Order: sequence, then C-alpha cells, then structure tokens
Amino acid sequence: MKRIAVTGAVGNIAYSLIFRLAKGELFGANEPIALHLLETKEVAPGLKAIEMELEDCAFPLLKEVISGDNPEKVFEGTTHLFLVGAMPRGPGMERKELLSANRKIFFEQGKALDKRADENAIVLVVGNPCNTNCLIALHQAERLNRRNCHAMTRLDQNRASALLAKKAGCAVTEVEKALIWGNHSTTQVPDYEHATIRKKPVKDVIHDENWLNTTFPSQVQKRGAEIIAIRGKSSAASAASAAIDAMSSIVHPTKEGEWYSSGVYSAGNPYGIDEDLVYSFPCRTLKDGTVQIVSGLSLSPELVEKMKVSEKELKEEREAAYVGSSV
Ligand code: NAX
Repeated sequence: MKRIAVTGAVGNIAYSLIFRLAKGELFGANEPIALHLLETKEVAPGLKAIEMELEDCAFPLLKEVISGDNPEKVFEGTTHLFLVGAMPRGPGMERKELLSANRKIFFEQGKALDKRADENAIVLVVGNPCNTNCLIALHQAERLNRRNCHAMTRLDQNRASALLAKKAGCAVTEVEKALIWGNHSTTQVPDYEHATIRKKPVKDVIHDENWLNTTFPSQVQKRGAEIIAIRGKSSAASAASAAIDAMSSIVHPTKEGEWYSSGVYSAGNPYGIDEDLVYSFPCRTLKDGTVQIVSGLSLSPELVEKMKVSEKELKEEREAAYVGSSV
C-alpha cells in the first residue's frame, strides 16, 4: 500500500490534489492508498470535512485516512509526500521574513521526515519558495536519499510546453523536452533550445525568434502572477495536476531520450551550479528508481547567463533562510 502525505490539506491545491490521488491517478487502479493529511492547528478542524467528502466519494482504492497537525504522527510510514502547505507572503512582508517563517515549517517537517517517513520516501515540495523550502527539509532529513527530495517546477514545464504547442499550432503531446532551469520564481529559465516539436528543433518550427527569446520566457515566468491577478488566488487545479505529473515522472522510469524538469539537490551536477542548492535540472529516473541529472547538454552563453542569475537568487535565499542551522 502506498502511504501518500499531503500537507496544507485544507488549502486550495490540496482540494484538487487529494481527490485525484484518492482516485488512483498516481499509481493506477490496482494500488491501494492511505492518505496522510497534515494541517496547522488553526485550520485542522477543516480536515473533518475533507475526510467526509473522501468518504462520500467511495473511492475503491482508498483504505485509510490519517489526519492531524503533528508532522511526526502524520508522516509515520509515508512513502510519497506532497509538501504543499507553506506560509504565504502577507501584505508588506519582506522576502527575508517569508523565508524565515518557512524555514521553521520546513525545518520541523524535515526532522519529522527523518524520524518517521519510509527510508525510501519520495518528497515533492510545492509550497513556496519551494526550492529553498526543499533545501531546508533535506538538510534535516538525513536518513532520506537527497535525490528523492524535489521542488516542483513541473507546472512551469507544463506551461512552457502548452505555450510552444499553441504557438506552433500542434498538439501538446508533440512538444517534447521543454525544460526549466533554476528557481521556481521569475528568475526561472524556460529553455526551448533543447525542446523539440514533432521531433524537430523548435526553431525549425517556430520561426519567430523574438517571440521565442522574449515573449515565451516572460509568459512562462509571469503566468502564475497573471492567474492571481484574474482569479484573486494562485493556480490550484493546474498546480495539483502538475504535482501528480511531477511525482509520476519521478517514480516511473523515464523513456529513452526523454527527461523532465525537477528541482533537485545540486551536489555533483554537471553544469557548474553551486553544489548545495535545490535547482531545477533536466532529470531522468532510471529503471532502479535512481534519479539522475541529464548531463552533456550544450548551453548557449545566453542560457548560461540566465542560469547564473537564478543560481544567485537561490544562494541569496539560502543565506536568508540560514539553511542547516537550528531554529
Ligand atoms: P492555500 O493558502 O490555499 O493553502 C495552504 C495551506 O497550507 C493552508 O490551509 C495552511 O493552513 C496550510 N499550512 C500552512 N502552514 C502549514 C504547516 N506548517 N503544516 C501544514 N499545513 C500548513 O495555498 P495553495 O493555493 O494551496 O498553495 C500552497 C502553496 O503552493 C503556496 O506556497 C503556493 O505559493 C505554492 N504554489 C507552488 C507552485 C509551484 O509550482 N511550485 C504553483 C502553485 C502555488 O503557487
């Protein structure tokens, strides 16, 4: 049985994610599931309503629901974790204050992972700033494999693929290997140079270089803010969908010649990025479940320059969050 944890379980993203997981979207129709739902004390009573709705769905695969506000109790024996809950940026809040508030959360959850999660647990951090939150947690979860801890950049990758498909007038399935480097923030680097459309380089299909080099990256980077401006809340259904895509890519072997974007621990990376960050790279999952950073991609000077900007931002976040120090 897969024991799947979702934190921030009463929030927006979780309201879509939990039900899709319970339906069996991640592991298919033959894998029983237990859901482990974590919330803060203040809104933990809302978990009751989620549990009631789960019951009312009569999901055949859902065998157990464990919920509460204590990460150590809720993470007991978990095999797959979606860390969605995080401190949102309040009005007038400095980035530093946000990082410091989230440091407390992800420090505590990292410790709880270390004590209670399955030793082969796979962790996907969605709550922002997700790269640095992931870095904080993995420094505490010493028992876990660092390469099993990820920060979600899949929504950005999906947005990039969808935009390229729309511009080329093709199906999204015909766009392959769209890629995001760096931080899940506006410094992220959407990369079309290594992507293909109908197996051809993107530039052979989309001839508008100005669109590719200016409009495309900017639209991917600002898509989240655009949705907040219209909806008044951040992307939820698309984020939940991307979280399932991301975890699915991590747990299933990657097809030959393909890759997925994921924020992973940068130690030993082949692109000269600082060794102690969670940075989005092209990744592959091997048949034995090992996650590898794809090496050997040639990078244009423009791409390298942008990747450095995102790296610098992540170093500043790390410094502001005092990763590794005690709370
Ligand atoms: P909501 O504010 O609707 O829900 C967050 C929930 O987390 C709340 O119910 C809150 O009580 C809970 N929470 C806070 N601290 C917690 C803790 N210590 N333990 C357990 N639960 C805790 O936000 P929602 O729209 O669901 O977004 C969740 C997070 O995803 C945010 O940080 C958001 O910025 C981030 N996103 C990340 C994306 C990505 O691509 N990586 C895209 C979507 C989204 O913006």
